[in-house]
Amino acid sequence: MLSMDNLVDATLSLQSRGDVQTCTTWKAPIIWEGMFEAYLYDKAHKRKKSSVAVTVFAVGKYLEAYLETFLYSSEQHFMLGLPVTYYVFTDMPEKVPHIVLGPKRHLKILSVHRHSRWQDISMMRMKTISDIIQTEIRYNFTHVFCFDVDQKFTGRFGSEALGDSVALIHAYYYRLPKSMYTYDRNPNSKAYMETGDFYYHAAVFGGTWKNVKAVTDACYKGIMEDKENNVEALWHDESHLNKYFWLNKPSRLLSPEYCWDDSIGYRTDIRVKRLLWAPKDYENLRTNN
Ligand code: 5GW
Ligand code: MN
Repeated sequence: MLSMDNLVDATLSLQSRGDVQTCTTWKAPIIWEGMFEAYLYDKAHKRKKSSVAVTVFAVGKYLEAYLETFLYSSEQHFMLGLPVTYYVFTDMPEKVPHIVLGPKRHLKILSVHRHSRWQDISMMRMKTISDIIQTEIRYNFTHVFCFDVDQKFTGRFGSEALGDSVALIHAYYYRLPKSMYTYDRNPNSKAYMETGDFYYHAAVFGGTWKNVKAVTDACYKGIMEDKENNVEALWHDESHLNKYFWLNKPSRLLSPEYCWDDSIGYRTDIRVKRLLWAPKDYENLRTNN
C-alpha cells in the first residue's frame, strides 16, 4: 500500500511509468508526469480548501535578476485555482515588481537584512521561514512551499505536488549511484551523514505548515550548532535539509521534472519540464553590491 497524504493519492498510477522509480521503500509516491490525473487533484484540494503560502527570497542582485520572471511564470503554472500568497523577502521592498495576480492570489513583501556572506543569505532563510510560519502562515494556510528565486515555471506545478512533507529529487543526482551524492561528510557537522535515500534539492521543499516549521527549525538549529563549532556543511542549508529528510522521511517526493536544469541535456524520462533553473551569471551575481 502506498502511504497517502490524501485520499486522492489512491488514484495515482505507480505502474504507468516503467522507466522511473515511482515509489520509495517507505511507500511515499514520487510524482512523475503520467502518474496522476490533474483534475482529480485540483478537485480534491479545492474541496479540502487547501491554500498555499510561497516563500521566496530576493536579496541584493537576485531581485532584479530573477524575481519578476519567477512571479510572472508562477502565475501561469503554480497551483492555479488555489489560493496562493507569495511571501517575498527582500532588502529592497520598493524594487519588487508589480505583477498582476490571479483571483485569490496575493503578494506580501517583507524586509530582511542582507547578510554579507552569501552562505548566510542562503542559510538564514531557514530561520526567516520558521518565523513567518509561526507569526502568520499557520493561521491562514494549509501548506507552504519554499523556493529559490532563480527559477522559472514552464509547465504545470499543481496540487499533485501538495503533501504533508514534500522533498524534491535533485536533477543532477537522480540517475547516479548513492556513492556520488554530495552529502556532508564531516563528522563534526550536524549535517554529517554516511548514506541516505536520495539527494534532495533545497531549491524546492514544502508540506503542511507544521511540517515545514519542523524542517526549517531543525535545519536552523543544525546550522547554528555548526557555527558554534566553527564548521560549515558542504552545501550549507541543503546539507542540513538532506540530513533532516534522512531522519524524517518525506511523505511525497517530486521528480526532477519539478526542478530541471536544461544544461543537463535531453533525458527521455523528463516528459514535462515544470520548473527550470534560470541561467546563472555568477561573476556578476556573487560579487558585492
Ligand atoms: C548570492 C551569491 C551567492 C549565493 C547566493 C546569493 C543570493 C541568494 C543572493 O545574493 N540573494 C538571494 O536572494 N539569494 C537567495 O538564496 C535566492 O532566493 C536564491 O535563489 C537562494 C539560493 O541561492 P542560489 O540560488 O544562488 O543557490 P544555488 O544553490 O541555486 O546555487
Ligand atoms: Mn538557486
